[in-house]
Amino acid sequence: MTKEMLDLKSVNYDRVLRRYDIQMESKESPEDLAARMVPDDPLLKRVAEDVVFMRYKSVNDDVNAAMKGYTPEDVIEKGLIRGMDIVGELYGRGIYFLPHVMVAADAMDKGVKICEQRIKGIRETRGKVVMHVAEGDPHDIGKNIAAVLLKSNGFTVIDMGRDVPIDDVVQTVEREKPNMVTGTALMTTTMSAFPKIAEKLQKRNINIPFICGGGAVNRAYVESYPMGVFVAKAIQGPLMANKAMEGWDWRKLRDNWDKLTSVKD
Ligand code: B12
Repeated sequence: MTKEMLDLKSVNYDRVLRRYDIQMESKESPEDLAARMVPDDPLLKRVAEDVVFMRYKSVNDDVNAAMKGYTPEDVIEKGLIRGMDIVGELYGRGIYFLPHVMVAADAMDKGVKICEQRIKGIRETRGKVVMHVAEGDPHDIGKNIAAVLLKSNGFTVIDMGRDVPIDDVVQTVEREKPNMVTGTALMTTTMSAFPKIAEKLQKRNINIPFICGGGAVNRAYVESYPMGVFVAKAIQGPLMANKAMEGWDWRKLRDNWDKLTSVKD
């Protein structure tokens, strides 16, 4: 190997790190985009920016500072999730790459854990929920947030994690007898697990609401199989779970979906 070959100064990293699957839409920098999309409030702004700029070290202090003025649920929804939305936008535009997204997701996860410690769950459990991310899918941020909110509303959560095989979900539901089961899918290649789970549960005479969310699915898709009830936001989890505890079945949840989800979050 010659000395020139090891001279990293001659490497053009702009070319090495270029993504070829995306056409750059604009020359807007992460800073420009963040300035347009972050919340106005300075406390929430810092939290959102910690996620966008992957400031893993300052998340802790900034989340704690924000919780002096806001509830942990608000810090998650209006600070951390807003930051991740911006990261998604930057990724979609080809400005951020997967490594950025992974570090930002870690920063977000750290922030959610701090909020979770602060959220006081009601001691007595109000019901049981089995949660999972679809087989083949690693995207668990939304599911983790929904789990925190369900726990903080007094529900016992059996969190099966991500990339969960269809039969494991079915067996866990059979064994644990929850009041509600949830699924998250962010990839078009993984969302087809949901109708398969629903079919297997129905064959075992299990008819509980199957709450499905994640960027890959929409209401029409989720309502195309039995038991499916669509959710667009994590905050809708406790809403659905409370109704399930009142005895609403999946058909009633679907029929009243517009009214239920129009509640301000
Ligand atoms: C973060 C991220 C990652 C991270 C995931 C880290 C983690 N631990 O989750 C990493 C870097 C690992 C990753 C990897 C990949 N990713 Co990715 N990723 C994203 C990104 C940027 C953000 C997703 C996210 O977390 N959003 C924020 C959360 C909060 O949103 P959410 O999960 O939808 O949850 C909200 C609601 O849906 C709802 N919700 C969700 N679940 C539930 C459950 C209940 C009960 C309730 C009530 C509510 C609820 O509540 C939340 C908000 O309130 C998206 C782009 C985007 N803009 O969405 C791509 C994206 C999802 N990824 C994508 C892809 C393709 C991949 C890879 C295959 C890339 C690759 N070529 O390797 C790999 C996966 C490889 C593999 N199979 O293992 C594609 C999927 C395309 C598709 N439609 O199929 C996307 C859309 C990017 C794109 N535009 O191409 N990714």
